[in-house]
Amino acid sequence: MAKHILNTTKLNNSYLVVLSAFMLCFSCKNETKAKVEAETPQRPNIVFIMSDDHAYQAISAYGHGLNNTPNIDRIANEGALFNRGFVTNSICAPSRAVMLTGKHSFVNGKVDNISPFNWDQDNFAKTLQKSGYQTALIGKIHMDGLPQGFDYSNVLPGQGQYYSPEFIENGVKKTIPGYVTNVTTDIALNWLENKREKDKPFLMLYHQKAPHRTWMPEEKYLTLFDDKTFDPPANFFDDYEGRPAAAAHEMGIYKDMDLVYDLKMLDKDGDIKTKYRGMFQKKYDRMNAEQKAAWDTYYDPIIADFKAKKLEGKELALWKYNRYMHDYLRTIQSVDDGVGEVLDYLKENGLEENTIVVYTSDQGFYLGEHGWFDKRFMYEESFRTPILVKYPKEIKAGTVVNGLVQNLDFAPTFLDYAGVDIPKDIQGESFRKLVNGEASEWRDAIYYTYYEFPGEHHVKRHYGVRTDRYKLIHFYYDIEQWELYDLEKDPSEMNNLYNDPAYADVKADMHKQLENMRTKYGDSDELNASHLERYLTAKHIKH
Ligand code: SGN
Ligand code: CA
Repeated sequence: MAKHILNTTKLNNSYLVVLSAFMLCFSCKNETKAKVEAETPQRPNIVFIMSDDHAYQAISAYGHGLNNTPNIDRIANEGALFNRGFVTNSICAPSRAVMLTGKHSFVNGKVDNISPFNWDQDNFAKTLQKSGYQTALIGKIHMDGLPQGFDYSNVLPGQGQYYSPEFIENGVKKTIPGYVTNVTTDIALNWLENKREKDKPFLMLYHQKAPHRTWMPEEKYLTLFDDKTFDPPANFFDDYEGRPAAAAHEMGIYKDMDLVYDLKMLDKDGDIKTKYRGMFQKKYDRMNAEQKAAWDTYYDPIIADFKAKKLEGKELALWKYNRYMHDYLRTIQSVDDGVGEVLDYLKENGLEENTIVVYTSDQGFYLGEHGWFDKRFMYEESFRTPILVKYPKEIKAGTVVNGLVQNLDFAPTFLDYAGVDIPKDIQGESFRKLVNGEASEWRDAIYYTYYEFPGEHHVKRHYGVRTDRYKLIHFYYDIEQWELYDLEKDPSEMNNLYNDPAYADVKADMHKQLENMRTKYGDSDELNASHLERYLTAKHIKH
């Protein structure tokens, strides 16, 4: 409008008066706006990406050479890579409860996948929402009840399904055709584009189901890695000497993986009869005709070849390992694509500078270390989790963080970045200064608890402490076992030093550290006994 008036040749005096008043008002308004922005800096948006069971070994930024995840890597290249990111309890729903509340499992009450989560308690999304953020939760959350703290939720019920997944949108269930990872990404992009209130800062939790068991790839990635044979980790044939709790596991690639359910040997003749064949058939049946055709074209020749070879022993173990790796890594490729689409969206819409993007997993995962898949143990591969964070306004590209960080720290960190007071009862710490290299001190030990036993995969109840160099673990309930590791000399945790006289001082010091942790966070044997009693009396637990 102003441009049009200026181009008019027949300007009269009254026009000029109006025009100058308008210009004056326009510039003073602009000045006020700039002043307000300078005084109250624009609060950052937060995109919190979490996948399920994504091992740090399977993110190329961590340098293990298994696969390429260019989009996830972008977060570290443009921001920070955390080398010592850990969880407090290596299992799905408890990990998410810790992430939301900033409190250990024995404080927030969600100690295992079975116990209920109390949504009435505080969580950081509620705090951000109250402070003016628009909030959304999309994808896997694995906790019953309508999520609280979110203006919009569109979540998978329980574990969710890879094909034709059901989603619960603001409490209403629907089945959506397609592949779960892509559907989740589409919901996230749709929220950003159409549901976001553009004048508010936002928090979006974008949480993928993949690469969770049963590792069903998207059609377009069925042949990825076909030309690649993976060598298993050096301790793939672990004998668990000196580690009876580890020996009692039921998560062995060779021993426990189901040929059909896990490894897709669903032969049309039905010769391969396994315990979980029927369960996998149901997952296969969720695919449409086109998807099934692509699936059969790929797997039928592998099934025929497998039947012809009649593998046994070591050969069978290595075959299973490769079958597992191929499908597991394929599901990650679709996760990486989704991350790329979300990052591109932020960039193309001018949101890149002022948005914090985090990529993490609900825990780590075994890719053949100790011969395993799954997680739960306090050993490194499942205790550790990938953490990559970018925030161009504040974090220098290419930052590497070596401090001991836990998923306990996400809630206070986000509140810190948003300029909101961190509630006193939050147990984690903001890693904002640590990332910027400004922390004058940082913790030197972290605490871990695990409860889901008796249960699937047979990982016994335990708790422990880890410092930069050592780890002390106590397995209890139906076993009384202590383990001590020197991670510098034995990063694969094969050599339990608990009874080694050369480590007597280290052992005494680690016991002290453990007691300090339990006192600091408020954990005790009495609490363990009460969690156990509640677990054993839960109706559906078989023992
Ligand atoms: C399911 C899986 C287990 C897995 C748990 C917990 N079995 O029960 O292998 O350990 O989830 O995973 S499955 O037959 O259903 O695939 S978690 O990530 O949700 O904690
Ligand atoms: Ca998980």
